[in-house]
Amino acid sequence: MFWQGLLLLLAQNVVAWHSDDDLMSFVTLPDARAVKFNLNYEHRDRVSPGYWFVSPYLHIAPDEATSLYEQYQIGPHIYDQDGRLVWTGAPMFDNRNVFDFKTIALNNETYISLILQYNRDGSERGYGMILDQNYQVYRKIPLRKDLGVFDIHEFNVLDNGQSAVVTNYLSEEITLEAFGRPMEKTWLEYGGFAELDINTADVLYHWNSFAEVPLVETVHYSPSSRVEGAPGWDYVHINAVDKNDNGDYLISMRFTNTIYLVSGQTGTIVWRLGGQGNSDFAQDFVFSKQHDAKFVESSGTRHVISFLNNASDEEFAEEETSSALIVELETGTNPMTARVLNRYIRPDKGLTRLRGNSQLLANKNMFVCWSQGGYISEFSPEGQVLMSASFTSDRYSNYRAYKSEFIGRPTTPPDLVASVFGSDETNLVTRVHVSWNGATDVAYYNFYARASEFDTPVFIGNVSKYDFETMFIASGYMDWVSVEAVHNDGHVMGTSKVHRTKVPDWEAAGYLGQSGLPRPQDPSGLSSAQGGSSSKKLSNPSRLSSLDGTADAEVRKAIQMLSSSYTTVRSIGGLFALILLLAVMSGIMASYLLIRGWRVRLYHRVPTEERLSEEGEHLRPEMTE
Ligand SMILES: *[C@@H]1O[C@H](CO)[C@@H](O)[C@H](O)[C@H]1NC(C)=O
Ligand SMILES: *[C@@H]1O[C@H](CO)[C@@H](O)[C@H](O)[C@H]1NC(C)=O
Ligand SMILES: CC(=O)N[C@H]1CO[C@H](CO)[C@@H](O)[C@@H]1O
Repeated sequence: MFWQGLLLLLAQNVVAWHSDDDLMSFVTLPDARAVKFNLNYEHRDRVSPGYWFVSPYLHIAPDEATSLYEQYQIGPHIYDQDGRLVWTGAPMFDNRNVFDFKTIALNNETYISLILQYNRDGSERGYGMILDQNYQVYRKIPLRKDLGVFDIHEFNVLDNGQSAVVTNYLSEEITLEAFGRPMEKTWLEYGGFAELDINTADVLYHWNSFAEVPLVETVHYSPSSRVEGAPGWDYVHINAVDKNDNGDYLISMRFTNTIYLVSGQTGTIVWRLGGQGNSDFAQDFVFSKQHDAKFVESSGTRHVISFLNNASDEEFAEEETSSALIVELETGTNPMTARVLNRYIRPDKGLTRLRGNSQLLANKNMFVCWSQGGYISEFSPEGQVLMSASFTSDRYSNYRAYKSEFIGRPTTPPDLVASVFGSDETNLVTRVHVSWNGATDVAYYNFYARASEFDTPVFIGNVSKYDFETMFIASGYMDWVSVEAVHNDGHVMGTSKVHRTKVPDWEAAGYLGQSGLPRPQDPSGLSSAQGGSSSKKLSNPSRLSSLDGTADAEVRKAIQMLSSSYTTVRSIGGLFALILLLAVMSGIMASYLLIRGWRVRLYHRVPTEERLSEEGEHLRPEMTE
């Protein structure tokens, strides 16, 4: 019994640990987690430049408000092409669902747009939001009350940021005459769209399906379907809207398997591109349950559109596979024609049952989100798979994903956490973690320490940014630590506040120093004692591997230990790991140092050829990430 119980306990813990393993964690942002990606590059050299814009969610409907502590993990996130986090907007949006998160052009500048979902109790009806490159809210656009809540499918900013088209849903009670049941009534949820003024939120145009799309077009209900109360039959399920220069609207309705062009002049349907037999076009393809229909080009009688097709087709009949399509429509001929220009097949040959999108990139590559599990792919113009990635977790989904270049300049300072470790006064090291949520082009960080609060900062080293969070290790007990984030071109982009270094419970950690508990060192004093060379002359991180035999191998081992424990912290996360790390580190260090009688030479000088002798090089962490 006891053993069984223990096993069960262990198993449960393993499960709990495991289920946490799909999220990154950070020393500097302990409240934030971020979903991890698995990546697979087939042709790294051919993918287009840019960041991934994704917004993971756990449940498509808003979650019930909870008073339980929850780490920030859903909402808008920017990743680089290595799956490293660049920005988490989860804290900014308080873990609420966000959709259609992407960059847009507004007054010829790059902005971010997204949909903040309505909340569960209905106190907030959702917004289309525009953020500037500082992640500050530039516009928060509500939908006029009589048009319902702000729908999560589409927030499509047009015309260099003048207006946006959005989808909407409204309900009405109708009689079922169209289905030959004039005596019966049902609630019907119809699909519509609105064009909104970005600056005033005024409704510039509104259209709904009720007058234009008869009930019989739905493939989701039949003449014998049961009547429903509000909100009722979702008979068209509108899921995308776009507009061309002629002022006409392209809409996609998933439950009619049809893409429509709606006249901006009269609101009537100009043509139907049907997936299954109701098409106004002679076409060489079928589709169904499509998403994200967008104009690629549109002028005169020639239109090129892209969309995501859930289903299989006649060309690949044996493969029930979703694909993104680019099709060309010619409306000047009789009959009008539609033909496939490009097809991009889901690399795992699977089916995207719900949601997803496709985005034609500037270099004509195609970027597709297959939705479930955050699955994304990039294709060459010929349809060759260049890259695919998905969340390591199947707990999270993502409706649409986009790729684009972006320069993010947060207004908050870089975050920093410094801690000191050691078993006696000869082997103290200060470990600094730094991150700067949303900063896109930091090349490296410069670290500073002070002898006391009011002393001048002394440069103690620099290290290239290698991940969302970057670690730096300085020899000795450094305090009043701060960091500068530096751009490639050398200019300082931002400076952190001055942080005190966290100290362990020295006695509990087994500190063996002879002269009382450790005290912060004077960084300038130390470096001048070592020969007076300016402490500003620190080394180049790329020279890490050039450490020669004169550098203590033991120092490197210690740094490696720290780095690998750091990796552990990142993967298992949480307070527990930190405590574990502290305990394990002091334990390991104490016994290791005792056994080996190891001594660190503080600020050991490493001679390099072209450079002046440089301090502290051996103290930079190995880049194990
Ligand atoms: C955007 O750029 C175009 C082309 O350079 C220019 O004609 C237009 O006036 C600009 N618009 C705004 C709002 O700055
Ligand atoms: C920091 O590192 C860069 C290169 O990585 C190097 O050029 C520079 O001299 C270092 N120190 C300072 C103070 O910028
Ligand atoms: C998984 C899924 O929804 N598949 C649908 C894709 O479209 C075809 C054709 O309409 C449907 O038959 C499938 O059910």
